Amino acid sequence: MTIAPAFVAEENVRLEADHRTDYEALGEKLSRRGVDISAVTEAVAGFFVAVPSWGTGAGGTRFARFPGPGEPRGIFEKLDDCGVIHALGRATPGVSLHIPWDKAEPAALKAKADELGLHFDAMNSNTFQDHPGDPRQPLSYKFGSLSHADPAVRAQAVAHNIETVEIGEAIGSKAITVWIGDGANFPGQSDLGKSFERYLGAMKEIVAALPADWRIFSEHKMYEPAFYSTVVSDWGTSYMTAQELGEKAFCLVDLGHHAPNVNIEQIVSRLIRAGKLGGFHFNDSKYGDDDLDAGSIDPFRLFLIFNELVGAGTALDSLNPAHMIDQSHNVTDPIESLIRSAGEIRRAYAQALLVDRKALEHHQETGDAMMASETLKRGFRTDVEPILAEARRRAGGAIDPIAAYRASGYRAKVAAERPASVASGGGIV
Ligand code: PSV
Ligand code: MN
Repeated sequence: MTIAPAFVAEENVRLEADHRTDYEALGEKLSRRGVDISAVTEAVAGFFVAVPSWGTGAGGTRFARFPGPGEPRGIFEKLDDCGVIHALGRATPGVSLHIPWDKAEPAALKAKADELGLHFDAMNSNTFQDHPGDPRQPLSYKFGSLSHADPAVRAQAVAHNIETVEIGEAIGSKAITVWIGDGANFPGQSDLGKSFERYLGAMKEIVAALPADWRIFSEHKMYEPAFYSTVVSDWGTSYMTAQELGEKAFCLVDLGHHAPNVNIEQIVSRLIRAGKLGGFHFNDSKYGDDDLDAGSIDPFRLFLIFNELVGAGTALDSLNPAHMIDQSHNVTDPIESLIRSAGEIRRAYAQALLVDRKALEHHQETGDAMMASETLKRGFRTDVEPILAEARRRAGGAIDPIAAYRASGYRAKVAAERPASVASGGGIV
């Protein structure tokens, strides 16, 4: 099931006159600043972010999970929901799959994605939980996976990653993101040096099996599930990993995987400088890996990250970072959250595009802290909603995608069709 373009167009009719007025007013305002609104709109319309298949079901915490009506029961229904997100928002043609949660016949996955106008972004392997019933993964990951002391567990985890790459290759993906939960809860539980060495050795085996045009992203995370030390805990470890693994290896920055107040935009800047920025898992947080909706807590931080990306200019061209969302939706309809998050990410991008880079550089180099800050803030303070709406409208999406989604009645319809919802891969993020 999907939402027909004719329905979206009809929904837009009601909003079109007001939207045009707002867009023209913003265009005039920006032209006084020497900015061409159509160039910004075009850039925004060409910016895409992938949605996580696992984000389409309700997430949960270790205390409870509250399923919503009509949750997708498997990957094909998750793809239907991703199709709706893209049909309305026109910002998310890519879907990131998680194996084995989303394991299915590759030809069928590809056919379904084609039918919905979607494609597959980076693949994700899962060696952070056991997979009872999977004959290829009989050993437990309780004490680690790629860094496990037992070579047999490491070999199993390596084989799982290679299988994930093979599935990805069959469906047109070009990258794998490796996140492991390996670590320790007690000082002394594991040897900090040896476990990292073992991880590197295992990652090298995965890299050796990568197709020529593939990239591998190492995703760091400070804590959880390990609470004393984590093997790939920070961007320094991730960078060492990417360096050691060579030209196919890059670092993935999940915004939630840092201590509170860490300067993530500076990490981004350093990784660009090193030529090792692989991509992002966008989300937002207040305390830790809260997996809240991108831009919902600290939109300024999101803007500052985009400020680094836009400011890097051509230094970023060859890196082509993968933009993905990684969120857990506990109290909202995941479709609405993902539509809005993609919009917030585009908003940060648009605001960063509005920063007068020449003026900023001048103020930075002449030591005018106030005007440098003002120049940056001017971009952030601009209400770019008409640009976002126009980018969606031109691509056949909705001027107000959440209103259109609600008017479509999609959730109620799928709730009737998907009675016994048992979402897989939404409960742990
Ligand atoms: C770990 O917290 C993480 O951010 C990794 O990206 C996982 O693949 C994802 O969440 C889903 O559990
Ligand atoms: Mn992540």
